[in-house]
Amino acid sequence: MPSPSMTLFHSPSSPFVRKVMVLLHETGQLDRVALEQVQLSPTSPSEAVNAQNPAGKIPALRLADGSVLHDSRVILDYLDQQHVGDPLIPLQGPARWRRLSLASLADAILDAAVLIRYESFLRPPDKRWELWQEGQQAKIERALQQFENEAIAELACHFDIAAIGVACALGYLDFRQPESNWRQRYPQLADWYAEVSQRPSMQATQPPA
Ligand code: GSF
Repeated sequence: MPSPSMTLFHSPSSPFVRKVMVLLHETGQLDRVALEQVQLSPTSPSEAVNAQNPAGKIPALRLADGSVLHDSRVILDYLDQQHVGDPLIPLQGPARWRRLSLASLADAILDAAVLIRYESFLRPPDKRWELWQEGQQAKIERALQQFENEAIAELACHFDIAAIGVACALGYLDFRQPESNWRQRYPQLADWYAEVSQRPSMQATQPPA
């Protein structure tokens, strides 16, 4: 087997990294990427990551020629062009913009949930701002509502860029907001997630217990 030609800056708890890993599984490219484990947060950055991505965030993907791709959307787009199977991001037409917009809404859930995590875990209790946190949670709920009411059939029809994003977002809510009970409020999403979370790509990339 050839040695991996790319390096992914990785943490098993990062939902953005998980999207990349799921795509690698789904497209049969796992053996092309070596994982470099990093631990980081806005208050304890990783020098190794900063040197590759000035934003100090993962995922970042170093290619064989030494160039570095970020963020997760760019990496997914790149990796989807490196395999011979059906693309997970439609190449053109209305489907492309629709699926990318659904994926972007899933990322918005992740952005808000990660900010809530930082607020509740990193920020000293006397500096926390409840209204701000509620505003972030409201973004999550509006997005979930839209997936439940308007996009469930679209998610169910193809495990592509949009579905990967939503599945990783729901997985992250289970991981960081286990008390949130989202399944009760969004039962169709819950049924869909129960099914897709059985996929080998989702099973192999679960966040740490
Ligand atoms: C977000 C990546 C991100 O927030 C993307 O890749 O799509 N828009 C970017 N990564 C977090 C880790 S995580 O919770 O997935 C990160 O690297 N945080 C470090 C920091 O300094 O914000």
